[in-house]
Amino acid sequence: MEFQPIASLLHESQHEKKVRVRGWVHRKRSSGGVAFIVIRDASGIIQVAVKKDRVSDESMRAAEEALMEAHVETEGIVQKDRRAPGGFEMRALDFRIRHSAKPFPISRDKSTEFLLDIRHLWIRSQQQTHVMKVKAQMLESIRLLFKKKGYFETTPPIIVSGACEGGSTLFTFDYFGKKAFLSQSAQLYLEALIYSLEKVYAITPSFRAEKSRTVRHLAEYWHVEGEEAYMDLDGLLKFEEELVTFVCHDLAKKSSEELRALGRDPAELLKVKTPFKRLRYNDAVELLREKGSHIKEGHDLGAEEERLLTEKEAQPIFVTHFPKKIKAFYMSEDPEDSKTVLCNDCLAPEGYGEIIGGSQREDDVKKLEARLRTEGQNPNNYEWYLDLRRYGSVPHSGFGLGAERLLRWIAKLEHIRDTVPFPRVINRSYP
Ligand code: NSS
Repeated sequence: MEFQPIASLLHESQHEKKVRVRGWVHRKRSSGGVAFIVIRDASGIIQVAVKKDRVSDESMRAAEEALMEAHVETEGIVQKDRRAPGGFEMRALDFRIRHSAKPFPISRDKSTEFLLDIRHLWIRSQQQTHVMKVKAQMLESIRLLFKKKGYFETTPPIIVSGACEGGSTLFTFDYFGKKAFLSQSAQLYLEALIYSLEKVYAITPSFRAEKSRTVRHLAEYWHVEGEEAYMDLDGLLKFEEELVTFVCHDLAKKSSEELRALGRDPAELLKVKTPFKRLRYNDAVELLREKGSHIKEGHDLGAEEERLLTEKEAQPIFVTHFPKKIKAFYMSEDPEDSKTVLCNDCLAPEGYGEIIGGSQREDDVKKLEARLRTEGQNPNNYEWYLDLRRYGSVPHSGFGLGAERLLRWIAKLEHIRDTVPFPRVINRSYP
């Protein structure tokens, strides 16, 4: 008999059917000649009742000896049972340990640091499993929207020779005797690709040597970036809000069970709709002051300011037109005010804050060179990028979405490290 996925057994149609299942011992308790063993596979969990008078002595012994996380196989009859988790139980006819387990080191009282040290085992937990399933669906939904919009998926490099987002968060390493960096963003390469493909995106790891510990910074994260020829800031905002809305709705439909288990009501995601509120930087500063913030004019928004702006919101908002001097060299100057740039941050509601950074790109080579120098960069290292403005340049815009930032909000998670199986944060690259 074939092994069946556990989730396929949790249906009326399976009542009294004889089935075969394999998986890991998730939980276990025994009472009066019955072992209740909850078995887990990738699709779900089911309680298996192994009863002395229904199985061989050998099966009973195996059920008694099986420790948490042992790998087991069992055959039995599915029974509707309201007392069982998920409403169904399997009454075992046979039970075997295929691979035993040592006493499992994880129990309820363990510290966060311990759980991070033992992450390779902790990722088997239900919470982590739900998050990873939602993340897989989220990436699929993102790709679906790009496809609908006619974008090509591309594969920009991870080893790069220049900074995109300033020198302070660059990871440097030795590349055959020369200095190279781990990519902070694929943007500059995506910009090069629009001249043949016009609409491109990439989902790549990005690296930031973030020196501080926060609940929203990783040293390695997955970056969803899009770039489109002929697009201006207004078109960019429309694309971003459509992407976020589409992903929220698609997840509410396709990952509702996992979301509910994580504490996110899918109905809240279905309420997200376009257009998002748009706020210019200057107006955001004014609003922040009304809310009691002491933010100085011309300073960037930090986590606290973003929290103040979004904690009462039910869906994301945009902040646009930031001062030029606090933003990256590649952002287009606002033709109506040379002190500001045509850019946006998209902030997730409920206090979560920035999930996307985007902008219309600067087309003028001279301005780009000057801005690079102001940033302390040598324009010679960006010759190839400057070339893009020398050969048939067109207006274009793009954005970068932090996959883990989006997921943290959607799955209502306290800490960004729980959006990745093996988080890379300051002082941690193990396991
Ligand atoms: O620095 S960004 O704001 N913008 C860029 O990198 C642009 N070059 C992207 C582009 O236009 N193609 O980063 C973009 C997003 C930001 O909004 C966050 O959601 C996320 O990347 N981000 C991070 N996520 C997790 N951890 C860290 N450290 C992090 N830094 C940025």
